[in-house]
Amino acid sequence: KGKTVLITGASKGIGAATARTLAGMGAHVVLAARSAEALAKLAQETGGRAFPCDVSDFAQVRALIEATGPIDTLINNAGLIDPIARLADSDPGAWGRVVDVNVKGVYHALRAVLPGMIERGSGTIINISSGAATSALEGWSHYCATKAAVLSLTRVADKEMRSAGVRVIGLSPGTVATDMQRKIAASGINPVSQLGWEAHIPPEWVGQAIAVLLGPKGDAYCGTDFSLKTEEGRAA
Ligand code: NJP
Repeated sequence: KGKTVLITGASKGIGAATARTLAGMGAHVVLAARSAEALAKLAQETGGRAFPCDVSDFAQVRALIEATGPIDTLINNAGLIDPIARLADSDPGAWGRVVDVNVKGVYHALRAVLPGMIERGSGTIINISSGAATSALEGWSHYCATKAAVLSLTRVADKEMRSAGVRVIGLSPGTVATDMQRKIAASGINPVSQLGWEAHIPPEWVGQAIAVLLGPKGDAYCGTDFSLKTEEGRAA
């Protein structure tokens, strides 16, 4: 309550649901993504502030932090999975773009908020990783590799920052009913859930899990690879 929370990838899916949950609990949400119109709508709904931004560009992320002022909590959520393709058919440019968003984007937001958090001696960062970080999923090489990098980055950041009063938590949300899963299903390659759309986790539940991790008893659950599982017990 009363904390300023920056959420990347807030224009839809898990990021938007998390913004609604946290704003409903009294947080001041700062919403970042590329889709300006969706962000403006959500800002109106949540009483938050919208900052259109491409997280793969450090200059844009740094400008955002300069404009917002102190950030107490960062939800490093922006991510991409498409285009889904087996390695032999993959396009090097598109593959690299996933690295730019999923790895560099997470690093950029961390890098931009950490000096302020260290100076104030407090802060919490949740990096959204995935069960894909520790799985070999055909057609998802860029996604598996980049989410493994997020897990690794989270572990190092947590180790470096704990003594400065900054917690860095990794969260793997399971199979969540968002556009990302729609794209996976449409690709026809390796759709995660055989049980259908209704078995996917609603994005609102991920928002609630994030609220628990940020809450007073959050430390009991925190770690650098905290996972939510689908009904199938198979992480996404
Ligand atoms: O995905 P989706 P989710 N700069 O596609 C934004 C992870 N995850 O909510 O820029 C800034 O609905 C994009 O905004 P826009 C997943 O890997 C998911 O499911 O306007 N923002 C949108 O707001 C990801 O890290 C599942 O297009 C950029 C958001 O990212 C996170 O959860 C399972 C951007 C994507 O919304 C949210 O995914 C799992 C950029 N360059 C992990 N590029 C799952 N859904 O099952 C994209 O384990 N965005």
